[in-house]
Amino acid sequence: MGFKKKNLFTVLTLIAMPVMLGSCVSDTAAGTPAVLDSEEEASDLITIGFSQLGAESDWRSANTQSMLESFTEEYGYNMIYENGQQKQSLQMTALRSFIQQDVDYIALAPVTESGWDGVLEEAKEAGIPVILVDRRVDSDKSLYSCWLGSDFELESRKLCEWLDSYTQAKGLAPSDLNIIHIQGNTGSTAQIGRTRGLANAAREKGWKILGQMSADFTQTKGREVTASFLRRYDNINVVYCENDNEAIGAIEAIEAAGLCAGPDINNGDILVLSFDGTAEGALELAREGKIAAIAECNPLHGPKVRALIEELRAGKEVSKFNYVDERIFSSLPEVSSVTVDGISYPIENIDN
Ligand code: GYE
Repeated sequence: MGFKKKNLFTVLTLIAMPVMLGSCVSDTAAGTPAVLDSEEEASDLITIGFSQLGAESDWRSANTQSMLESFTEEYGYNMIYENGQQKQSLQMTALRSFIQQDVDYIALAPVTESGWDGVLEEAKEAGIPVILVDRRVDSDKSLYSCWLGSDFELESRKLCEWLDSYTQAKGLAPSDLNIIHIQGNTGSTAQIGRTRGLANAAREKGWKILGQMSADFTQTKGREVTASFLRRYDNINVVYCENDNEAIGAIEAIEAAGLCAGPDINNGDILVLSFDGTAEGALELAREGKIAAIAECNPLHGPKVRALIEELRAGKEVSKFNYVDERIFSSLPEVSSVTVDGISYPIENIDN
């Protein structure tokens, strides 16, 4: 991977920084503010091309905002942001335009995992490091510098343990659970991990999954898909949604059908489960018990991605896979912790 001239310039600038800062202060004190020549200023900035996959959910909006706020001129960056509108082809076009513009780094939040080899090879040939954000690619690890995001399967395993403990506390047998599964967009890392977690738990514990369908992480489709399942089955008592927006849509469909989304599963309520804890209103719904539990997914990746890029700029080795820590939220008192792989995770009581 080529070492770009600007990186060398940046390293030298960083070394010279204390001296430069000192001189700025004294200039200002003397009444002559140091004004940088604008060309000099522009060449100082590190350019990041950020290909975001879309704007499908509140989580995504928070993630985009965190990235935009973390790569401003104030921090020494110029960010070129492109919205892929859920289309891999648009994301590839964005990456190719970043390569053409000879950006210093590329941040890629890929919509799905497969099909990235060619364009990542092009970036590598151009000497531009790629940092994956949120979701992953299934390409060879040598084609990107590192990845930062969540352990989606772990999120799911924690949520399934919560469901197991909660339903046991309510006196239900595993065979009493009739689950519908509303998936995220097919082939995305978040969907793959959250689906695998549920599928394994259902098999191990003996739960029934009545049906499974993608709602692309959106509220509208979450409502439509849930409504169609409610027309088809009259014994649904758990709706497992792969994000908040789908859960909000599912609750709308449940209530529109004259049913109740709530914790009282042995009195006819339908338990709704969700991921993220980001959407406006999702935590409030959990406080009311309409969402029974949420596996947190933290979208605030910007400062962490910036820290990784700063380490790369300083020539340091960074870990290939960087995970963010996450919690489980619920307002229901029956379950106070869950254990996965021998590790106990306390439930964050959102009434507090
Ligand atoms: O959970 C969902 C979003 O990839 C973690 O994508 C992300 C998921 C997030 O649309 O709300």
